[in-house]
Amino acid sequence: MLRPQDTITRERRSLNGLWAFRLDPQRIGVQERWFAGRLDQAREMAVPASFNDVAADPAVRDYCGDVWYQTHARIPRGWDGQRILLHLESATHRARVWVEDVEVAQHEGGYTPFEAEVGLHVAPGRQIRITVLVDNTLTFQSIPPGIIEDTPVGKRQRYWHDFFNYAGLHRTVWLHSTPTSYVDDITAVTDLSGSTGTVTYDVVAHADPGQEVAVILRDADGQEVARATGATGRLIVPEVHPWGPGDGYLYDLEVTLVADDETVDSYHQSLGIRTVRIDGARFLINDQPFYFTGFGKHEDIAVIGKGHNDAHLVHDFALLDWIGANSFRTSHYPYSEDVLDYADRHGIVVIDETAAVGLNMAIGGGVFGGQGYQTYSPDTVNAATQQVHAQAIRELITRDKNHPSVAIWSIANEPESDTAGAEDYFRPLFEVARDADPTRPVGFVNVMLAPHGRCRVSAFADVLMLNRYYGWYVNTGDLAAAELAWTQELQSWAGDGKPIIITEYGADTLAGLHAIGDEPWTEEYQVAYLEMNHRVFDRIDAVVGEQVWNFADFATTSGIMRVGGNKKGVFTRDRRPKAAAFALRRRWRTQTQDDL
Ligand code: BDP
Repeated sequence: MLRPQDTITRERRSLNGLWAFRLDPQRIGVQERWFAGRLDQAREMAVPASFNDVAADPAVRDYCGDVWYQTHARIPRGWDGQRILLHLESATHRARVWVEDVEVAQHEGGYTPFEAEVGLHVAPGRQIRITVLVDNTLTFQSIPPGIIEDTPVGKRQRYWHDFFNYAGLHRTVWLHSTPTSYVDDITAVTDLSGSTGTVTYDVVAHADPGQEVAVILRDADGQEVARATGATGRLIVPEVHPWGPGDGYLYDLEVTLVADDETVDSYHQSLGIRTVRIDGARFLINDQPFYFTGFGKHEDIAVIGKGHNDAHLVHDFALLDWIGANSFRTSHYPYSEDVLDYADRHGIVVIDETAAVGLNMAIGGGVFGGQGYQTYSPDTVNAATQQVHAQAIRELITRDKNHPSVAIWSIANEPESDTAGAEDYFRPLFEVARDADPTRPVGFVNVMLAPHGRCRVSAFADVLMLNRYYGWYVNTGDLAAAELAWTQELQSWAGDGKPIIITEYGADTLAGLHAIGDEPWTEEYQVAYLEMNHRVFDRIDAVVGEQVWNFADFATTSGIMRVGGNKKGVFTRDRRPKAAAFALRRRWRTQTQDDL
């Protein structure tokens, strides 16, 4: 599946705007065929957006279950004779979709796209009704997992991850057309040797006899640099301009389906020519050692929650640039494709993560409620969960495999990883990731509860990604003790001979709170905490990256550990800098990659 595009053979129409919206707490909508007519008793809801905060209604904010979205759209007359599709970039966490009275799609997983051919049910020029049932329930068989607890006062959704369960239609919904013979998928793998680049491509096309695949590679000025015919092949690019950190140089691979010199279908795949490789404990991009600076982020904005917004996209990247960050992690789910396109164009390196977060009932139970469950068991996270997780990995890699910005696949955040159950659960999932993409390093993010020597999953990983909170959750307020303990633990990981990226270190900080001594929650403490961490990292050669938790304050479920959300942001939720932002800027903008 390719993302919808406007090309000489394809068209797309965004369905973003205000849709009709209705909660369905009794789950009667399917039975009552709410899709079969105009949605009754509906309010208006913005798409894209999380529905939770838009309505200013606690019943909507904390809602758990089925919600219905509906819109009407006209199929362009010019699409007569074309393949017509409805494409949803995300529906969180699962969806069923009807066009008119016909169910056309179902999808599990809240952060990857899906689409359905709808041509049989629509006529060009006519208006159609599109209805989407979105279910935000988390269960032990969803990624991320959760549980609905029956309490004396009703059902309550619990989950073991530290961000608010925003849901809805978070990204663009498209109607789009392709020719009936079409390019269906493109995989491009790039390599560099001296000043020569290569692009090895593989195209899946639904072609009629007599039609063939042809590709043309053009540089950023639109000049042709190579061409070939055939569904698979290799293009040689002399005097290549590689993609690299800080240099988002992109080529355009035009993939066409041709018959007798006529273009039947055309799709443009942007490409960055670069390599990613691990050499011992070094992380190499284009054979140069790379040191990650940046953040774990969230898609999290006031009012629209996890809804995609272009102004916020540009602003967040402007702040990344201002502070000197060269990378971020899509903690804790696949982000909008617009985010990755932007990272490609601006040379920002991405650790791309699945939504597998909170597979750890020991830690999450204590912090966020939902105690007393065993993580891996036939009744909790089990073989069925593993299948859903495997599918989430495949869908992430299928969607993002051609982004040069993506340097690492992270298949989970902080799962329980110190038990035999964890080993059995994760071993096959690493294989799933490597089968889907043999070219990029694969890892997962290790939690503090599974330190070196106890973690049974890190052996499967190409790169070690550690989240550590010395000086915050442990040695709170005692940075000297934290520094010693952290250095010792990190030294033991360094003995594994793999590159180490610190994917989380951070301290909750209330903007405007100050103190002279080491007082947690103050702006000064956040600075001192980060500086202590940096002293530790700078001692250990195997550390090849530091990503602070978090870029900005973000919304969480309510609980005694959180004050109006998680406050570990270096920026506030409305993107104002705390003192730590200036401290990081000094480190990241004034030091070179060699110093770090
Ligand atoms: C880690 C999680 C992250 C949390 C963070 C925290 O990976 O999602 O928000 O800690 O506690 O456990 O702030």
